[in-house]
Amino acid sequence: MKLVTCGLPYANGKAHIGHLRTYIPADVYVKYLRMMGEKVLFICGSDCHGTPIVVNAEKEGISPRELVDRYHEHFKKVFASVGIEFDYFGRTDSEYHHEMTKNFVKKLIEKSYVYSKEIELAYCPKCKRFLPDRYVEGICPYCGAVARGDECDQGCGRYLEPGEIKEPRCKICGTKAEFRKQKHYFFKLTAFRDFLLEYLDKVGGTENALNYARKWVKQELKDWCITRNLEWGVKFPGEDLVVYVWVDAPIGYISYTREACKNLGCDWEKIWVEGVKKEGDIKWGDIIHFIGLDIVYHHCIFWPAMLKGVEFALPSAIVASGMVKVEGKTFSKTRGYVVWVEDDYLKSGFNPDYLRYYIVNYTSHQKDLNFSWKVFMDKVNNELIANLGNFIYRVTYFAWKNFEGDVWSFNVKADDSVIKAVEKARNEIVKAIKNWEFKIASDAFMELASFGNNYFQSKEPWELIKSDKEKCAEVIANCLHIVKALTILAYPVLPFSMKEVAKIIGVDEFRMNKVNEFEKIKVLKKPKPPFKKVEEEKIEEMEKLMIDRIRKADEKTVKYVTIDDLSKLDLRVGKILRAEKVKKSRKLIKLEVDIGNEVRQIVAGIAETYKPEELVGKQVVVVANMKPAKLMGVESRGMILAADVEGKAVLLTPEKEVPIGSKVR
Ligand code: B3M
Ligand code: ZN
Repeated sequence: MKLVTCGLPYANGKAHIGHLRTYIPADVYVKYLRMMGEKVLFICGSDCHGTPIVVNAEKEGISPRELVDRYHEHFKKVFASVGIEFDYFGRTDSEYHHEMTKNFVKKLIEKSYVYSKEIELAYCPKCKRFLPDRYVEGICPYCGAVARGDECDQGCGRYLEPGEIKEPRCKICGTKAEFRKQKHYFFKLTAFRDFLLEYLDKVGGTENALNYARKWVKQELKDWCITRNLEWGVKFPGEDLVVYVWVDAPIGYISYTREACKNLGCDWEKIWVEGVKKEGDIKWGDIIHFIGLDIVYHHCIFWPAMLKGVEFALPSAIVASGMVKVEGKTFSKTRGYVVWVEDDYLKSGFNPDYLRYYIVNYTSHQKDLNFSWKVFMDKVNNELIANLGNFIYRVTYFAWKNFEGDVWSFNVKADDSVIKAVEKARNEIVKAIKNWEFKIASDAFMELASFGNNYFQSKEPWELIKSDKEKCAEVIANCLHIVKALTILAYPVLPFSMKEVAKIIGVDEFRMNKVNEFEKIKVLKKPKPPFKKVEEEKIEEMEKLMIDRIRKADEKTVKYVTIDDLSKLDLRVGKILRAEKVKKSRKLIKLEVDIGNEVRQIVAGIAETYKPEELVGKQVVVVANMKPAKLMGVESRGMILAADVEGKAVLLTPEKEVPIGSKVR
């Protein structure tokens, strides 16, 4: 039995298109494997612990459990609505998962892979508490980007240990954090260095994930703090601490497998403990993890070491999807670049298959995917409908209208070129799926549809029906062979639509080894076009929604000022009397400016755009109550206003000459 898993979504918000980037290809993969006759268990579930949950619950003023209840059901429903069929969708706040995690951690302790140590942790003096993970924000010590306590989410993507982050602040109240000592527990990750290097050398999956992981193991492996100061989570034995969410979350893969096996009658220990083969130091499982590129560290480093620590079987492949952009911009909920699966997509009545096709076919699984509504419309109307849908509909409709759906009373035989084209598509798909190349697989059935369209066009059955009905029947029989092949080959990507087509042509099973069989396919009922066009107005509506959302998000981050704030500035029109370059400075010019009641010395960074001599006589706007400062040792009492044009200053001057000292309002 092969096990396929997807990263466990945090049950702390709604499902968006970024989630589907991992889950849809995984589901496509599983559907293809099953069509090839493989026994596969496909599991996932909510990640219910950790600060991602606690912080959001606190924001909403509800308990973590209430938050999890809400979003767990949401994810379950959304995944089913887009055709993702998990055998089990569990939750880590369940009894069975806590038990599994405790046993796992106990085993690591027994094997002496866990030790305690006193460490310095970020502590908020105002909130009077320690600040684990997302409770703290600061600067990544590796790349200097703004980072969360446990992850450099906007910079280099590294995992950060407690205490590592620079300039920590409390995320809740903004207070500068202090450091306080406390005893915590560590996993001896450094003991697994050689093992990890060997493992990462041999494990399957996508190179994007593995390359990062290899580099990290070589450069900077550290022991790993596995406890946190939180109430919510799996209790660490004998302490008033919980285990870090990244300890218990991957163990969820195991506890969900066990639950799934209870229902389906398989054996979780065969999968996770026995494994399928031994190779040197590695006991391999037949386990494939689909994850996002942002959780590579945890899946390629922590997780294999944990499994090795308890002598469990190891994942055979780690498949990481590239990240998602929305309308060309990095995906961001707070900035409004987000597409909600339920509210935006499903509630608008779009066929889930369209989104599945987009995600699988837009680009290679490892690359960044850009979601744009215009491209979405284009892919549906000009690819799915104009090519695949068109072929299926014109053939089935022709057969229905001219032969009442049955061409088999004529003496017809298979056309070699058709048989070959079908075989080619099937072989390409089988190969592509084994290499996690979902785009290549979906391109292959689209190419077969193009072949079908050309075949139909070149044989002109609408002429043959008048002159040679038998020949016409043969053409249609061959076209129906292609339709059947397409129905099966496209099913994993387009399950909802292909199930409908299957009913029309009497295909009752989606199996790969039926694809090549030249069967007596009939059209059993009046065909309908498999896809509905996406209307331009609808797309404009969706785009407008997005623009509004981005604007609203912008407004939230704007810092408004009042008239009172503005009146603090003493702005006046002055006239430049003298100007000279500040010695040894590339940018600075020293000015003498008449502001009506006095002449001020002002230093301005405008030497890259102006020569001193061009400045004399110009009227400029001066901030007259600027706090005096020294620039390169020269005193400056005031500031002159300029437009910033790609880093170069362009002075603001009144539209016509005005009395010197005029107030600016
Ligand atoms: N919940 C992280 C995430 O959603 C985390 C995955 C856990 S997989 C074991 O990005
Ligand atoms: Zn970083």
